[in-house]
Amino acid sequence: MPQPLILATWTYGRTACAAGWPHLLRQDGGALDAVHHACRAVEADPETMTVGYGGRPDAAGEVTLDAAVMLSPSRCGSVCCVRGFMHPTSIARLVMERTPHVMLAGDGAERFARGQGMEPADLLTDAARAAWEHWRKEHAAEDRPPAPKANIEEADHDTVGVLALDARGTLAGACSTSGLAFKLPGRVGDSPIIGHGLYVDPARGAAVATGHGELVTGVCGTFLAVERMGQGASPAEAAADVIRRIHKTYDLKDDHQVGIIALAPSGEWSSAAVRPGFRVAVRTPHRANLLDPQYVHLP
Ligand code: SD4
Repeated sequence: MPQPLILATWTYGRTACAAGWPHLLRQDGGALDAVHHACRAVEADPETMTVGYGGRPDAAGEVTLDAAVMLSPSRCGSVCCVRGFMHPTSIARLVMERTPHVMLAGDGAERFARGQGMEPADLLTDAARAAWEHWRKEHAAEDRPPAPKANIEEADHDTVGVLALDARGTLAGACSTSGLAFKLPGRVGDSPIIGHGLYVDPARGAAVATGHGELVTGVCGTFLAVERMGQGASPAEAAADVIRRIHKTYDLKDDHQVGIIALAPSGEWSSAAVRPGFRVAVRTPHRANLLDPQYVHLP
């Protein structure tokens, strides 16, 4: 019998783990409910300016959200560029459970959410609007938006990414984000793309990523981590391999960041990041901690 475990990205991962934990233990719950409710808790928090309600808008002042949910390659769902709904993770779960599709985008995802009875919400808080107005004053005249900062937690981006293993041995993952702050309208990152920001294969393991999505997408980061575990790598080796691949593939700037968590079907897990600043929250029957991952520096 595996020991139940839930892991989540960043310091607000503690909120996610606390919200998901009771669902992980319930007889009628399990790993999928745990990761879903973990993401919902962060999505509903207006203080978190990188996920859900209160998330920073795009360059046009609109909050657009991305999310994914995954149990296996044949059971996954995601949404991207969704406006006006607080819980994109819930929409992604409904895409998985009630449609033959994997991903719905923009208007179509919103129409689907309304059709499923989900309540629309105004996501732009006063704080997020003020941040956008400040950004607009400083940068509106520039052709290209400035690169988002990566080292400072919850600076201009961050994804809540959650992985869980329940006592029945079921693995599940979910992630949710408002993406890069003040991104070009229509920009979609790694988070809602299966195998980029999130991947789960019951036989091989699960992985979730955060950071600059463009750097994760080009190497299919979470698919790579899970594939490496399937080939026999430990979660620590698999996570470090992805970060090493990112180092080798891109000309990384000082403020580029990617963090990844890898979880094996046995419950063994690890994480790695390009540089300090990333944290992982973990909850087991014996502990609730916030940990620093390994940092993979290449010359
Ligand atoms: C994205 N990966 O949209 C997300 C944002 C993020 O830490 O996780 N930042 O690129």
